[in-house]
Amino acid sequence: MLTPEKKRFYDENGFILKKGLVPFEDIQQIREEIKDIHNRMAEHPVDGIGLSWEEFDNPNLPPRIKQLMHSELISPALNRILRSDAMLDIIEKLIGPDISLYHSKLLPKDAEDGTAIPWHQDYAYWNRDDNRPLMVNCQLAIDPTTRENGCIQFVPGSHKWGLQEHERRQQTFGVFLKGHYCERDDAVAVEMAPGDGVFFNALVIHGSAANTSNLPRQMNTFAFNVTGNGITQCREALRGKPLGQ
Ligand SMILES: O=C(O)CCC(=O)C(=O)O
Repeated sequence: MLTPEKKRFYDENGFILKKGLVPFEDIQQIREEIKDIHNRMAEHPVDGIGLSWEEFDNPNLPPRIKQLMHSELISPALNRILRSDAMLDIIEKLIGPDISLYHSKLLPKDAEDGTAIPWHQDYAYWNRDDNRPLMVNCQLAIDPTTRENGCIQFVPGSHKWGLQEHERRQQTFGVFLKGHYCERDDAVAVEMAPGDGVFFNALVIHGSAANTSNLPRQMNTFAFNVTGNGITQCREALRGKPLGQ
């Protein structure tokens, strides 16, 4: 559950870390289900998923997934977790009882090759007349995440600044703030153990450095919306009123 103190932290900073959100057995199951994911998806992509690949200067590097959209279709454990009470009770505290799934995406930032995620606000992608910035993400750690392997970083309180101007480029994570990714003095790095989850606001500025370590940094982000907000983009109602009402 989210204590009133943690909710206050979230309201103030735009994110909150929940240790031990998911039991280790579930993390082990996810790891089994996403084993060798890069090669498997390069050879046999699954219907319904969306793949974006790392763009390397060196053409000899093997294909590496930057993000795999709709990861619940390749991992029954992720599909179970996104609809679990452990997850939805916290989401309910943050956005209320009518909860829809917007997306679930895997971010398997690979050892040594995983590139940076430029600074951005997710609402820069989601800004539409019928979609107010009510959405909440939960990023789940599948591996230990550290500064060395490119853990997520947030600019505390930046969700109160409104939507900032983003630049656009036709590539993965193609919408970003000026400067792409570079160290920021006002950012805090959130290091996590497997099973920890960090919940964050649609407007909080976040990004992450490249993975310069020899360990992968596999994470999964679940994005939830208030049912009826941006209705055409939601996949499924998980709690409260059904889609279309
Ligand atoms: O993987 C990361 O470090 C950041 C992911 C992210 O920015 C996002 O899912 O919006």
